[in-house]
Amino acid sequence: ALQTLLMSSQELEKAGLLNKTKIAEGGRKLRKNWSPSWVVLVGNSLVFFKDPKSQTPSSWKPGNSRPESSVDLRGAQLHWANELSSKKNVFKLRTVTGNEFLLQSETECLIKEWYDTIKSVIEKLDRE
Ligand code: I3P
Repeated sequence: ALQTLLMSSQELEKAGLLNKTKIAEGGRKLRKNWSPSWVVLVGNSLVFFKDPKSQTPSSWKPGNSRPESSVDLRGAQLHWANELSSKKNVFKLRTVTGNEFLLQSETECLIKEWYDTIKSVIEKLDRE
C-alpha cells in the first residue's frame, strides 16, 4: 500500500515509529490503547502501520504492508496535549470527522519534528 501511495506520485514527507492511541471516533470518546505504530506522512495523509517489531515472525511477510488506518489532514487540528496523558511529548490530532489520536515519543526533538511537519501540511491545505 505504501508503494501504491508513492507510485501515485504523492510526496513522502516523513516516516517513523511513534506511540499512538485513538481517543475518539466520530466525536465519541474511546478508551486509550497505546501501541507503537509506524507513521508515514504522504501527501495529505497520515498513514499508520502496525509496528513490525510487535508482530510474531510468522505473522510478518514481505510486502504485507497494508496500513492499519489513515487520516486525512485536510481541516485537521493539531495541539500539544501533555495534559491528556501521563506520558511526556504528546500531541493530539483531530480530523474533520471527529476522530482524535494522541501521538507520543520519548524523544523530544523527534516529536517536535513530527508536530512541525504535520502542522505545515495542515496549514498548506488550509491555504488551498
Ligand atoms: C489506561 C492506561 C493508559 C493511560 C490511561 C489509563 O488504563 O494506563 O496508559 O493513559 O489514563 O486509563 P487502562 O489500561 O486500564 O485502560 P496515559 O498513559 O496516556 O496516561 P487516562 O484514563 O488518565 O487517560
